Amino acid sequence: MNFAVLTIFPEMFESFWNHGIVRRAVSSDLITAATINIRDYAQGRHRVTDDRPYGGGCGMVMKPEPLAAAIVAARSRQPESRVVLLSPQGRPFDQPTAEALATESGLILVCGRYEGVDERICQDHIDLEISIGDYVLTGGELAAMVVVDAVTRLIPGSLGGEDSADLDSFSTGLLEHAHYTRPRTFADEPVPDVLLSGNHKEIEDWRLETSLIRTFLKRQDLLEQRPLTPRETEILKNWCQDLERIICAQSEHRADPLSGR
Ligand code: 9D3
Repeated sequence: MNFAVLTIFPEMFESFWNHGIVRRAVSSDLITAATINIRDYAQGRHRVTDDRPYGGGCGMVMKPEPLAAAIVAARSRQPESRVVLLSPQGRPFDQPTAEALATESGLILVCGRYEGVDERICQDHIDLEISIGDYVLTGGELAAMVVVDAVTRLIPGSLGGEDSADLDSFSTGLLEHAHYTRPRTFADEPVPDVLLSGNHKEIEDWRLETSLIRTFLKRQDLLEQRPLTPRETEILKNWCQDLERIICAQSEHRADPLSGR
């Protein structure tokens, strides 16, 4: 995968390309990382990249000429790549979009600044617009990093041997089970016994159960969207039955006038 990022703040990416999984993917030639400074394609002594909006209004707009020249230069280096504009108006980024982008041979990521980019850039040069969520950023750079990060870890070989992208919570449709490491007791909280039992079947069952319950408590929307396996249905039904038993026992307590409740 060839990534090229077009930005007026190339320094923001220096540390990003040089840490963690992304850095390792660069070192092992799984990805290439290029940062292109849009200002290098701007004309004049001041190399201006923004201008006032036609029709008035506050804020500035990214000038089309430097951006178009930068995109053309990036495309000539990686002609097969899709051109992605990071924009608040884009399609909401999610795991299926990351998976689709991971099958591309390259991505040219265009980071907007100011109030936005000239509309003619969007029409003529952009294949896809992506937003990373419904909140307001000051520019597309952090969004580009989010996309590169999510896509890179899906490239086969980018994660270490044990890590696997297909066990991810968003690919299984459930939130992950709880994680514990040493020490055995921390802040008066012991690690659940089952994890120390060495019984792999019981551990798997416990993890699936906690996954389902955590998803139910924190993200009901994920559970509603997702078909349940017979095993998962059984686990949830058992929880329902346990809860019903507790609730019924409660009403018996209340019915007792001597219980004091
Ligand atoms: C006052 C007008 N603003 C509407 C809220 C326009 C505006 C333009 C440009 C707001 C933010 C930005 C900068 N944001 C991005 O470039 C951006 C972004 C975002 O703000 N949220 C989520 N995803 C993205 S991707 C790029």
